[in-house]
Amino acid sequence: MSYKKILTIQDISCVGQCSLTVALPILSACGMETCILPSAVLSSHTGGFQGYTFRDLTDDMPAIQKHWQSENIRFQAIYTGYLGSIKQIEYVKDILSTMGTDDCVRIVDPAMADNGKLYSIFDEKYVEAMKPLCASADILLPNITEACYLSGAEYRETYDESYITDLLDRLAELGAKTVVLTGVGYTPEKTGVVIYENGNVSYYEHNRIAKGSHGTGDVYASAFTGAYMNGKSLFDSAKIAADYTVKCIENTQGDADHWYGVKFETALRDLMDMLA
Ligand code: PXL
Repeated sequence: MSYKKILTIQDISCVGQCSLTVALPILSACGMETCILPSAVLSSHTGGFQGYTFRDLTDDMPAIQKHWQSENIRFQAIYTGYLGSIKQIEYVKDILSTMGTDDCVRIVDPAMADNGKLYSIFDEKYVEAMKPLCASADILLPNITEACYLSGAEYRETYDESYITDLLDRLAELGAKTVVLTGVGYTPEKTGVVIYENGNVSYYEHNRIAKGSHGTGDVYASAFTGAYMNGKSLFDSAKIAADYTVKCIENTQGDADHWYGVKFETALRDLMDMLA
């Protein structure tokens, strides 16, 4: 296994199995030295818990970046997720353009929406601010809802291949070079991921277990990043991340008390086997 230093920028939701509490263990299991830059600290994620706390860490970012620069620290990949404010998106854009090694891979998950809706703290201004960040990514990892917000396309629950091709064309127009679009299913039993690279489109289809499990976008993006940085191809990384996410959902299914996330820890061994 190759050993790489990667930086992931997203929030710490203390409870709820998403963002950094998912990315850090998954990337570590994938054999990466994982450095973190917390975008905010919340008592829980915002998807179903009531009365959560939110401490925005935007103002800490420039000093952290400056310290890393003074120590000559560089990252072979930078992977961003849920960010805390519009001002922060600007800082993150600068980190993406200055803190990478020459061969750095920049992966952006525009974690801001799902099931046709923006997450609770975000608005249209935030979406506008996300567009240039997404355009600067080497690999963009949106779900269909995020792709619609970014591209101005109408959100649909059911669609055909031409709708998806149009979405990908719009994202390419925005400046996204390579896109892995998640949650694309053409039948009620199946879902999958569409991989778009230099105008070529491929599709990996798998069983649809449950609709909209919490935190699965973060599980997917972390496993994708781990697989890709292990030298897997774009398609294989998208497939490994999908198979791992499905396993996490299967291992959580049937436990009604576990509505807030997936038991991703129970399938880390499977992920490591897939990378071997
Ligand atoms: O999983 C995405 C996510 C990350 N971080 C926070 C969230 C959510 C989704 O709701 O609320 C704080």
